[in-house]
Amino acid sequence: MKFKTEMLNAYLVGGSQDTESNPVKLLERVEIALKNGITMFQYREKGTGALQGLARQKLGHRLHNLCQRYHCPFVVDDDLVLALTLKADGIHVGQGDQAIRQVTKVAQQAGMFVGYSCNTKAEILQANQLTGIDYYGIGPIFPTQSKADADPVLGLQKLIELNQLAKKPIVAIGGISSNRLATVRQTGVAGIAVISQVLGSDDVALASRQLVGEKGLKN
Ligand code: TZP
Ligand code: MG
Repeated sequence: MKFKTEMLNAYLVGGSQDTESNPVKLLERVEIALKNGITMFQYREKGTGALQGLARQKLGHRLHNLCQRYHCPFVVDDDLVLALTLKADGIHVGQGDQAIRQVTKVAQQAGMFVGYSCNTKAEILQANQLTGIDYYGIGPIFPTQSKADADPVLGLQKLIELNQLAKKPIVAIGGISSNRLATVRQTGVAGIAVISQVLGSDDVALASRQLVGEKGLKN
């Protein structure tokens, strides 16, 4: 699928570990988020209790089907083989994941777009020199409970600086709760990615609409 910057606007990330290791609960919550206008979904099955092998593939398949029903791009985190198996629309990798040059090469052949996590000035400048990357993910902006091995918190000022250096659109991630959405938007980033703001909410529909924001009114 061809990447469009607007896809970053309301970017939901999640795996079964984010819904009490309950895959059905994940599917239910992702469907509510899709109904309420999220613009991208990333399957990120990672950390303690994450599914492996066939269970992981099956859940990914069901999530992809769900996304297709709502015309929402489906991205796989980190796992290039899974992304290819599921015929995902995109792949997202971090600095410590598979070699970015290999990922961009394979992704291009498969027609997948590529997201790349960059958290420092040096990483952004390096990524700016590469071809085949469509957007950068930057974070954690605030402290997060959803990623055990998260890098140090960047804060809003650093996000603004990194956004200015980046030659690709940026999606901000990490600790972005509902009450922080507006200030993150004000930095001028292309979009916001969340796990717990939506998947951990008592009202997934409302949280999704808050994430989508005013841009959702056009749809
Ligand atoms: N990468 C940096 S922070 C993070 C990831 C995957 C976790 C974001 O989760 P939350 O719940 O939105 O803080
Ligand atoms: Mg990763």
